[in-house]
This record gives sequence, C-alpha cells and structure tokens, in this order.
Amino acid sequence: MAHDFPFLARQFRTRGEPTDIAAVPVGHINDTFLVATGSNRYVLQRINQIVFTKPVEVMANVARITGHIRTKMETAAPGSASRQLAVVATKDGNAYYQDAAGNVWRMYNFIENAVTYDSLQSAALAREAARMFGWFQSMLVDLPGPPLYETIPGFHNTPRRFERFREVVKADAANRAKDTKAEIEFVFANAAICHVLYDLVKRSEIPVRIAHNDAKINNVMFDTGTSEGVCVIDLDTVMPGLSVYDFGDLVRTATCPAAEDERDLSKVAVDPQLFEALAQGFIEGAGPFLTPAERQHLVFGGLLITFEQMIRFLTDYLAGDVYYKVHRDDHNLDRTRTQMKLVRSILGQEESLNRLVERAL
Ligand code: GN1
Ligand code: MG
Repeated sequence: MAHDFPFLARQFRTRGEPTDIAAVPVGHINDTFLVATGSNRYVLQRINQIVFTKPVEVMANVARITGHIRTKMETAAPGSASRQLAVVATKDGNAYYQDAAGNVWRMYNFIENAVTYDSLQSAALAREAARMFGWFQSMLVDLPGPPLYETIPGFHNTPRRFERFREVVKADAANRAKDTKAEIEFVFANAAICHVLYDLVKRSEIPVRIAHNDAKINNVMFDTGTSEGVCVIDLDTVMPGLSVYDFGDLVRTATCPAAEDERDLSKVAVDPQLFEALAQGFIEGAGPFLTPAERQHLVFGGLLITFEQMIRFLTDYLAGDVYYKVHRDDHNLDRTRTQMKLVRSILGQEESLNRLVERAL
C-alpha cells in the first residue's frame, strides 16, 4: 500500500517543512520512518492496528507518560528534558493523524547523538540499560490520574498465552507441528513457569505498577559520546505490569551477545557477568521502591519473560506467521530456538544468578 509521505509529514507541527522521508527497518510491529526538515529530524510511525486495536488509547497513554516524564525532568535535570520522547502534535493539535484509509500515524522528536543496540557485550552498557529501565519505572510511580489503558489486554498473562499455544498446536493451521516436536514438548514440560507470577498477583503478594512491558535492550538509547543512558523509547506497551517483567526482558535481550534470531545456538547463553551488571543497574534505578517479593523474583522474571517469548514466537510460527514481521523462511522458528536455549541457560544457572542478585542488593 503506497502512502503519501510528504502529505502525512505535513500534518504535524514540525519545525520547518519536511524535505526527506526514509523508512527505518526496526521493530517487529509498527512501521517507522525518519523525517527531516532541514534543521530538525523526527520519527513518523504507523501504528500496527492488528496488534494495537485501540490506537487512540495507546496515544492517550503515550501523551500522559511523555508529558509526565518531561515535566519531572525539567526540574530534576533540565538539560536532559529535551532528550526525552515527546509527541509532536498534528496541526489540529491532536496526538495522532488518521488518514483516509484509517491508518493511525504519530510523530516523535528524533533523539540526536544517541544510539540503540540490538545486543550487548559490554557490562557497563548492560548496567546502564538496566538502570535506565529502573529509572523509567521510578519516574512513573507518581503518575497522577486513572490507571493507564491496557493497550494489549493480557499482554503478559502467561497462563492465557499458554492456553492459546495449546489451541494453536491442536489446530496446526500451517501444518508445522511435525517440524517442531522438540520445541512443543519443551513448552509443555515447563508449563508450570507460566503460573508463578500470575498467582502472586492474584494473591496480591507482588505489586502491579506501571511497567514498560517491552524492555528489550534496543528500547533504551545511549549517548554516542558518553555512553550514558538518555531515554527509554517504544512506549506503546507502557501500562500496568510487574517491575520484574522489565528486568526479565533485559535478561532475555542483554545478557547474551547473540541476536534474537541467531541460527548458531552455540552462541546463545546467558553470560553471568552481563547478568550481574544488569542486576546492579536495575537495583540502582529501581531498588529504592522494590518490595522483597520483587527482589526475590528478578531472576524468575528473566525466566518467565524468555519462556513467554518462546511461546509467543512458536505460537506465531505454528499459526503461519501472522503476528511478527518475518524476513526469511522459518524466522519465527529460529527465534523460538534462541529463546528455548536461553530458558535452558537460565534454568541451568538459576541458583548462581540468584546469588548474584543477592550480592547486588
Ligand atoms: C515486539 O516491535 P518490538 O521489536 O519492539 C513485541 C514484544 C516482543 C518483541 C520480541 C507489541 O517488540 O512484545 O517482546 O517484539 N511487541 C509487541 O523481540 O508485541
Ligand atoms: Mg522496539
């Protein structure tokens, strides 16, 4: 589908007229474009409405979150406030533009002199990334007003994800179950992982707060000069969640230098040094408000989120690649296998990783 990008870019209150627009091939969900106006750059995104069925609620959340963080930063660290994400309004003053075909577009400021990484090898960066996600949660503990919308209902409801997995295996719509027997068996054998945090929430033994819920390593930006964390991005799933989900997503994406879709599984394992740096950084950022139950479940958060991600990739593979963007044959299967390997790696080191958390505390 061809979009009229010059027209779309002109709907927003940019400084200067848009001159260049280029696609940026990032993310598994939304479509992202870079808009330049000569003096300034912006990020234009089309929200994936199959995934986010209520984009208006997404943008209502995003406007509240970015506004709150900016306001706090203006007092706490004025120099950094302008390097936080901000929604660029449309010329009509809205947080998004809906085109004639119903697509929902939004624009952010582009954060200059900052980079993201898809994976890490540096303990210093791992520590800084985790500190940033802890900081991000801490910024939102006092968000005023009603709870944020649940932009994807049941996003980390792992028991429900498991039930859906079970149905998809049964239906086997793409006739792929025969090629993934080992992976399917692994999910069934480890199904008990799915219920642990869910049950703690039900018994009110672990607090539901505002979490990022997609705390992948590539959703934090670092300054190109100092390597310090600048801001947290990709805010569509910021909503009620558990603190340890975010730590868990960092364990999943920042403790192993291999890519999420690496085919050589010998490269896929949790590196305890990177893990220790993560634990230190997260405790530095979020430590002041973490409850004992949250502290005790940091490693488990890594296990849960990685296992959930394995289930999600395998579910999508079995369903015929309907959710995640895929760029090659069996892409979701390759992703499934890296996650499975990581789950094994966490299970194999659970005790020693827990000791590293205790040491960091
Ligand atoms: C998706 O688009 P991206 O890469 O930031 C997904 C996450 C997954 C991740 C796996 C809304 O995030 O939940 O963990 O892929 N986002 C959504 O890499 O489903
Ligand atoms: Mg992202």
